[in-house]
Amino acid sequence: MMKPNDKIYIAGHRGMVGSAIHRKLKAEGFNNIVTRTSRELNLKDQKAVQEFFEQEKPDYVILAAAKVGGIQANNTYRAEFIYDNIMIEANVIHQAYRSGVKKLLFLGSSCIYPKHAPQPMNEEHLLSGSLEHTNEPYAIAKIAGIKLCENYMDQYGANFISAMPTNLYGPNDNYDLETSHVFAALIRKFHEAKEQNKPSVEIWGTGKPMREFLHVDDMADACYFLMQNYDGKQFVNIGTGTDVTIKELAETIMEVVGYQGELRFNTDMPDGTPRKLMDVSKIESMGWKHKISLKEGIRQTYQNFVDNMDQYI
Ligand code: GFB
Repeated sequence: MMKPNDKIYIAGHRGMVGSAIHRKLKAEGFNNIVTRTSRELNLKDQKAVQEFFEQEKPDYVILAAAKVGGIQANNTYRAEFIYDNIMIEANVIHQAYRSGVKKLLFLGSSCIYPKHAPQPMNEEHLLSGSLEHTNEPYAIAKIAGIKLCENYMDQYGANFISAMPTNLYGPNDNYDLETSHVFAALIRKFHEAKEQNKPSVEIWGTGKPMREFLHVDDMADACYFLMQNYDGKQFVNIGTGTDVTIKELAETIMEVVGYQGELRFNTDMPDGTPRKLMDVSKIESMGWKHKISLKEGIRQTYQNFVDNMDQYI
């Protein structure tokens, strides 16, 4: 069990995921959290990562650093998504092992599952079919991270666990319209359309794909729960267990934002995976469940966007 004085390294503490975990640990009374910005420590640099671990010797590691983005970013920067993520994972996981870290949590994504995995997708469905094209490089890198943890556990007895969150949203999301995920993009698009009295908002694809959305504070709560309660080799899904179509998401966000124009579907843009709903029975059977509903999460996130717009755009 992690205790408040233990030294915890959060890799990626400025991103949406890492910053939520940082907030959660601080709220739980942790006072010895180690962080580095990407400028201070380039996680793709093997030697720099080795020196960092030799110097800091953290007790626990949460690996939330990654190159991430929405469907368009994944599909455009394909080489960077596979290279950057594999390098970060290999360096951090290997040096955590070498420096005797007591436990590490690696964070992946629901896109690790095959494009046509049975729904809802449970942990057994990994590597049971082909991946979806737009995010194959990212998914391959994340699967490599899972396999690093599993095999460091097998060969070295390292307590390195993995969690796979579904699509996330919340404070510190990326609001750049080219590289963001759908949730942040739609918050921004509807807000700007309302401010500028635009007659319609463009939604990429057909609006028919289904996605599951989890507030990042719920995800951080689940990560804390797993760090304190789970030492298994198999990774664990984190989600809500329910999903909506992109059209339904758009309609709910537009209602919260108070925009009254039209939706315009741009079918020249990709839909990506038709559906990726997590089977969350494993984590729920351990005693964890999400708390923030989608509607409440949209309200909170829109307020956070409005309050911090100068930082976000
Ligand atoms: O969130 P998103 O970019 O990523 O897109 P994925 C989800 C769906 O929303 C797709 C549609 O069908 C998009 O075409 N969409 C509609 C939009 N309007 C927009 C918009 O304005 N911006 C964006 N970005 N999408 C990513 C993966 O997949 O999800 C990553 O590429 C990762 O690897 C992440 O797994 C969680 O859910 O399709």
